[in-house]
Amino acid sequence: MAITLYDLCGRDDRLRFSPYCWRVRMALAHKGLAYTTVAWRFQQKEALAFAHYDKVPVLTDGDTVVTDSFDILRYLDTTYPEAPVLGDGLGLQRVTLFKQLVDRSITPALFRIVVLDLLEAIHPEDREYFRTTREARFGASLEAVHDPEKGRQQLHQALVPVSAQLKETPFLDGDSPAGADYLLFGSMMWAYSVSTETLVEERDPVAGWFQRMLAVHDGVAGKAMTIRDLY
Ligand SMILES: N[C@@H](CCC(=O)N[C@@H](CS)C(=O)NCC(=O)O)C(=O)O
Repeated sequence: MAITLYDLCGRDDRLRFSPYCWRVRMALAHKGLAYTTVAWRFQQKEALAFAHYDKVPVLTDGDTVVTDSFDILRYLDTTYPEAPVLGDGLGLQRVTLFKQLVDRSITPALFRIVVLDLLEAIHPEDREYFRTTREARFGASLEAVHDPEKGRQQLHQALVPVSAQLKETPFLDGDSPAGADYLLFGSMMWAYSVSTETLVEERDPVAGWFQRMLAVHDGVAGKAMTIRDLY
C-alpha cells in the first residue's frame, strides 16, 4: 500500500529537520519501505485535519492514519514485522525508557544549543508562531533559552551512558542500528540539520556513531539537505 509521511519543512521545502519525523524516516529506511513525503509547515493545521492531529509526523498507509512518531514506529513493526525496529515485550519496555532519556534530557539540551539557528531555518511565515508557542511553553524568551555552552554541558552529561555503550558496540542496538539508534539520531539530526554548532567533541564515541548513522541505509540522512546547503 502507498505510504505517505507528512514531514516538517523549513524555509526551503527540502529542508526537513523534525526530530520526530527523522525517527520515522530512519525506521522506513530500516524496513526498506517506499514512501513519499508531504512537506508541511507549522501552521498548516487544516492539512492534518483528516488525522485529527495538529503535529507531524502523520503517516498514512492506504486508509490507515497513524500519528505520533513512537506510535508510528510501533505500527510499522506490527504491520511490517520483518526487520523490527522497536521489538516487543522486554525490548519494547527498555526502548521506551530510552525514549524518555532522549525526550526529556537530550532533546532539551540540543534545543539550548541550536534554538536561534532553528528559528532561522524555519519558514519566515512560521517564525512568529514558533517564537510565541515556544516562549509560552518555556516561560522565557528564546534568547534566554539560547545558551550553547550550557546546552553542550547538559548534552555531554546526558550522553555519558550512551558514550559508554558506544565504546562497546558500533550502534546502540548492536552491530547494526535499530530503534534506540533512530530515537537518538532523530534529535541529533534535527540539531545538525539546522545548525553548524558543535554538538559533541570529536573524540566522543557519539561523534563517530553520528557519522555512521549518516551513512546507513544508503546514506538517506547523509544525503538530506541541511542548512549548510543554503548558505
Ligand atoms: N510526540 C510527538 C511530537 C510531535 C511534534 O511535536 N511535532 C512538531 C514538529 S517537530 C510539530 O508538529 N509541532 C507543531 C506545532 O508546534 O504547532 C511525536 O513524537 O510525534
